[in-house]
Amino acid sequence: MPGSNGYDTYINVGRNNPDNWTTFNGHIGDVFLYKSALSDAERQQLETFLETHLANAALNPDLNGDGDVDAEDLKRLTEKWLWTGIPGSIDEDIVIDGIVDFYDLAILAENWMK
Ligand SMILES: [Ca+2]
Ligand SMILES: [Ca+2]
Ligand SMILES: [Ca+2]
Repeated sequence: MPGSNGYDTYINVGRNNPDNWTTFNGHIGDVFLYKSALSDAERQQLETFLETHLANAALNPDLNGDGDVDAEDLKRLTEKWLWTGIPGSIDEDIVIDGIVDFYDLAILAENWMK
């Protein structure tokens, strides 16, 4: 973004009016703007890169760190259910998007008893 202060400029994702749709309430690390439409091949290449990159991010459903995923971890997650915060600030926010919700529960369930 132009300017020396990064906070002077911002991009809204989503909208608030007039139909009460909400804006994106989170943090975006990188935004790429392209001057022209990407070809299908370019888009697929980008998607593959992002999927690979995101797959490598640590999703750790073992919330109490005892080496398994079981009712103890589920209890911790439910205790923080729908908590929100800066992504990365809540251990129970397994899919690090700033809210403890079904996506986090899904990762826990996928890894149940593993
Ligand atoms: Ca555990
Ligand atoms: Ca355990
Ligand atoms: Ca989450």
